[in-house]
Amino acid sequence: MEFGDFKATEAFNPTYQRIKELALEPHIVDLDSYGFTVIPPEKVAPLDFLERIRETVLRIAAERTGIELSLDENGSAGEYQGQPQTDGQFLLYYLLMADPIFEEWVTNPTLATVATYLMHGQQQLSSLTSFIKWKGGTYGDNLGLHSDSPPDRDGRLPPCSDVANAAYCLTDYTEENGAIAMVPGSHRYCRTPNPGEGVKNAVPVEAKAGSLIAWHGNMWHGAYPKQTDGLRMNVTSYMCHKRLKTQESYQWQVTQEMLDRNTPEFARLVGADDHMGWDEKGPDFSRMLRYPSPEMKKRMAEAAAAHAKPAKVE
Ligand SMILES: O=C(O)CCC(=O)C(=O)O
Ligand SMILES: [Fe+2]
Repeated sequence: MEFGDFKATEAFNPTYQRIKELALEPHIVDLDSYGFTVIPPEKVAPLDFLERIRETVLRIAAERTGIELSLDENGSAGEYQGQPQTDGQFLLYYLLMADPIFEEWVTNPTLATVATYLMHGQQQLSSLTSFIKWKGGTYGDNLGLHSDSPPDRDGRLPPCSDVANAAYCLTDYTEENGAIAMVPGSHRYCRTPNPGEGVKNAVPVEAKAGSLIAWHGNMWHGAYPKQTDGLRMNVTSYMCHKRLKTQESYQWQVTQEMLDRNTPEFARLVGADDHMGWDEKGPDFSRMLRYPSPEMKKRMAEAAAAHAKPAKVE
């Protein structure tokens, strides 16, 4: 029998096809089984894209810190006031608004397919940041283990992925140079770790520059201390369900120019179809209709057809 075209799973079928076209099947098995995966550079983006985005992040870092950073030297936050202020690390925020190359990144087919799979197509971009680390960067003795999904007041998490995260590695990740730490299978615990819990079972996620490390929002993760000289850099693409608040503000900030040069998928990713958060003018429901998903288009066509039927004469 043929898989991939079931009537009952119409909305999911294109994602299934995409997973196969991009040869992502083993990574989907990793994600389901262990909660994380490492997708090698050749399945993510061409080398010249990696070089361009790394240069762009370094340029933005220089603009914000006032310091020219170099990959094989240790860094400094300089005059950059980004929070939190910790030794050996800073985060560059709001990258989507800083250069059009990040629009290219958030619409990358591999990233989009993995996020769509994990989030059942309901993702929006919550934040796009770069973690920049150098020697001494550490989350302390406990690797800073945490889950990215927002827990309830008792620290419990839903079994489905409310959040998905992915680090595009701009430099090699090894245990010595401060790789992400993951506790395999912890996406199934459906709760956040207690202080110190999980450290013994954590593994370093080693990956070549250009790899994409993706994980389920429930995963217990942190990072190993950075012991080597030089920078460890990434672009962290954090997605959340459309019903959640985003970390960074895109919905009312993305420009029409950004929307016009991108696909409807991009518009939905940045909440351009979301009317919530209105002012004295009230909700603008037309936002929903401007960038409809294929499922929404189908529902609208069905509703229009039902409406057009002649009224039944009793
Ligand atoms: O790479 C790190 O330092 C940890 C990253 C992390 O916790 C995250 O991106 O959610
Ligand atoms: Fe995290």
